[in-house]
Amino acid sequence: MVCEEKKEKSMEKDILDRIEVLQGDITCLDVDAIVNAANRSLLGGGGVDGAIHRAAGPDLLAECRAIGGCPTGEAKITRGYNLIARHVIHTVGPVYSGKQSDSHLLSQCYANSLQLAIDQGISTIAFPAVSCGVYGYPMKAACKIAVDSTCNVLKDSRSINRVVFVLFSTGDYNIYKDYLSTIAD
Ligand code: AR6
Repeated sequence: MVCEEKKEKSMEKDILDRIEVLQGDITCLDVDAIVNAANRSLLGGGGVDGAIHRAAGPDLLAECRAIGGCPTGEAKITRGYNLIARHVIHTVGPVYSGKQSDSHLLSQCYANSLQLAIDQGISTIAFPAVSCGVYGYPMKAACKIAVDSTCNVLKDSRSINRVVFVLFSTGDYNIYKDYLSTIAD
C-alpha cells in the first residue's frame, strides 16, 4: 500500500516536471508548436490569434484558408512560417455560457491539441489561456481544466517533454502558479 502511494506520487512529479508557466507573449516562444486560440473559421481575429497571424505573416492565413475551418474543441496544425515556433496548432475554445458543455469542450481543446502534437512527433508545446479573453471563460476554472487535461495526457505519453502555459498578465500567471503548487502538494 505504501509502495503504491509512493509510485503514484513519483509519477505525478514526473508529469509536473514537464509543465512550466511563463508570463509574456506566446509568439516569442522557441518551441515546436504554439497553440492558437482561434475561431471556427480559422481566418484570424483579435487577441492571441491576431498576434500569432501578425508574427507568422500572410502565408499562415493562406494555409489556414485551405484547411476550411475547425469545429469547437478540435485542433488543426499548420507550419509556423515567420514564428520561432515550427508549427501552430489552432484550436477553437467554447464561448463561455455557464453550461456544463463548456468545460468538456475546453478540456477537448487541450486533449486534442496535445494528441495532434504527439501524432506529429512534437515534443515541446506552448498554450495560451484558450477561451479566457474574448470568449469570456473565467480564468480560475479554465486553468484547472487546462492543467488537469494536460496532466491526463502526459500521464499516458512520454513523447511530450515540455508544456508551457503562457499568460499575459501577472494575475493570470499567479492563478496558474497557485493551482500547480496545490496539485504538487
Ligand atoms: N500571448 C499570450 N497570451 C495572449 C496573447 C499573447 N500574445 N494575446 C492575448 N493573450 P483571446 P479567446 C491572452 O481573446 O478568448 C480571437 O479574436 C489573453 O489575455 O485571444 O479564446 C479569435 O479569433 C487571454 O487570456 O482568445 C476568436 O474569435 C487569452 O490569451 C476569439 O478571439 C485568450 O484570449 C477567441 O477568444
